[in-house]
Amino acid sequence: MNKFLSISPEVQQALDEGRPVVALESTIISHGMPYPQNVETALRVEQTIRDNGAVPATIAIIGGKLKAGCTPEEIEYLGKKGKDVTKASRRDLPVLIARKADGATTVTTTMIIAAMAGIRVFATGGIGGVHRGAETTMDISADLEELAMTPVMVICAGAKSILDLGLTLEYLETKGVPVIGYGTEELPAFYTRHSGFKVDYRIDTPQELAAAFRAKLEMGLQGGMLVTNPIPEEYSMPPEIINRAIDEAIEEAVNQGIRGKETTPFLLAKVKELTGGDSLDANIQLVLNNARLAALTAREL
Ligand code: PSU
Ligand code: MN
Repeated sequence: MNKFLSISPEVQQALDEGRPVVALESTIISHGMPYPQNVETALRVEQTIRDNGAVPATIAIIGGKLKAGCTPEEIEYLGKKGKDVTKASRRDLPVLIARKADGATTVTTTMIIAAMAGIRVFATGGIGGVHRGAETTMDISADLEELAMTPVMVICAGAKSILDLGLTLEYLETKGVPVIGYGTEELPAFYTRHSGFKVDYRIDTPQELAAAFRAKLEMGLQGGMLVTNPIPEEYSMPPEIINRAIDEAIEEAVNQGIRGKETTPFLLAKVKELTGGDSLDANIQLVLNNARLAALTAREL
């Protein structure tokens, strides 16, 4: 086992006994939502996974250890520190580990640590992708490269239209990442169920999600699989409202010269501010919905 990895006793026992485990990321806690809703949501997501018959493994870097499974105290610690915790992508791991520092894991680093621990299913809200204007900024999330490399199924609610969804799909196609719509042929756009873009395949059951991913693993094809699960209808937001907020947030980011790893957290916070609490409620509900599907799928795997 990797000497930097620290698996919690509960997660280790589940893995040893071949019981289902679902990985969860921590950047959504530190950078994706405000305190205390971030901590409340993280704990509710863990409970939802338990209620659906799997063991949650919240992933983070604490004191230079790659943690697979955090205690409620560790979740509270990360949630309270918020943006003071380093948002840790692949390139951040070496220095954070050497310094015995803390880090909140993005989709990328959650996939890396889940794979090290032998966890195959990961639930989150949204992934990073190709940003609008990437033709000149080259801002393309490391999440897409990780999906191309690391054997973990990522269950999300699609991508926010802070990204260029068309270019994000093109990139995933080039990298050989299957993009699945759960119960839909259309890529969901996080706050809304519709984007106008098609996914590669529609799958309607956790059984078939598991079968497709198992086939990928057994063939030895590298990389993950992206499952996009639309937000439940009753929580989805009116597209005009959310799109206006996103356009305004992007304009402000450009004006303020926001770049690099700050871009996504800046846009998320701005969209939330512009839509009042509504986008936060939607965000919480879609994560719970993804946790449920991830638990059911992990049971089938
Ligand atoms: N999108 C969301 N919520 C999030 C993120 C993205 O709707 O919390 C976070 C995830 O951790 C994701 C990261 O992996 O932002 C992507 O950041 P970047 O675009 O800098 O790669
Ligand atoms: Mn980026």
